[in-house]
Amino acid sequence: MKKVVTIQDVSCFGKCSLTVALPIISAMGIETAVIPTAVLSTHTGKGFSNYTFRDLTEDIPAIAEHWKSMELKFKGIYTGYLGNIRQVEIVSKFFDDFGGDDTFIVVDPVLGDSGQLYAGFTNDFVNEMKKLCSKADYIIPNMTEVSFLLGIPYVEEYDEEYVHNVLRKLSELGCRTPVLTGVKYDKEKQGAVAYDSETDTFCSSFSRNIDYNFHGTGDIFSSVFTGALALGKNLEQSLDIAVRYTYDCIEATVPHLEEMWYGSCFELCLDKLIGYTKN
Ligand code: PXL
Repeated sequence: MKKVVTIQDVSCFGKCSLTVALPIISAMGIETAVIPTAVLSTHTGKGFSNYTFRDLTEDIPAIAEHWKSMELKFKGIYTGYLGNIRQVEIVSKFFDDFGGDDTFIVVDPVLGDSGQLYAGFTNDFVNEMKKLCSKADYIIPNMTEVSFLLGIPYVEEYDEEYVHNVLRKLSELGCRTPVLTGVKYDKEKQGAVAYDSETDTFCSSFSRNIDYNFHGTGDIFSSVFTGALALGKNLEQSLDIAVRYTYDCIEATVPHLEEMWYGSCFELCLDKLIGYTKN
């Protein structure tokens, strides 16, 4: 079976990171190995406070060593929320050990949302994340993360030229294909734009905009994108599937607004995702 390994936290309640990536990538027919980086009682985003945080940083090298002794190989490595600088350094070493020509690397540089860093993140952490991005084939930031990665102001209004410039600058961090999520040129549509720096081409995918900001949609997007790449879909197809399914999840959550801080109701449309992988 094609195998992907995803490295991120377990937020025990509040759907994001591993509790999203594992079911989604598995539903796409890809074996999904996991390295949990921390166990939190909830995610750290809006709606939750006083959460617990058990740091599993020191478990990661031991897991990697064991896997090296088994000569495990992965089609893809996908990282999401990482809790501290040391974790990012260890993950960077994991890329050295398990990366290679036959393994793509996706880094979702989870840093923040709505112009703000998530709780506990500092400028030093952002700098370390920048270094990790330089080792990735694909990075998947939102506009907030772009502003921190590039040290530019966070903007909510922009045009295509701005987005293309930003994507070119992101590729200068060293990553071949940056993918910007949550792109809205107007109120009607929302989607993602990618830049393949090797061929100097852009591609994008949009769906109807539903004006709610649900927690964890970035993790849904990145998980589907990773699963689609692992299935052998090209950049444009992977972007399309990720945009369509993320839209489906947002649409499915609107009737359950009381749950919006817990994450999207992605479970209700996994059947659609499985359909998208077959085309
Ligand atoms: O969805 C990103 C994410 C993942 N993991 C944790 C988080 C967040 C965002 O707030 O707090 C623990």
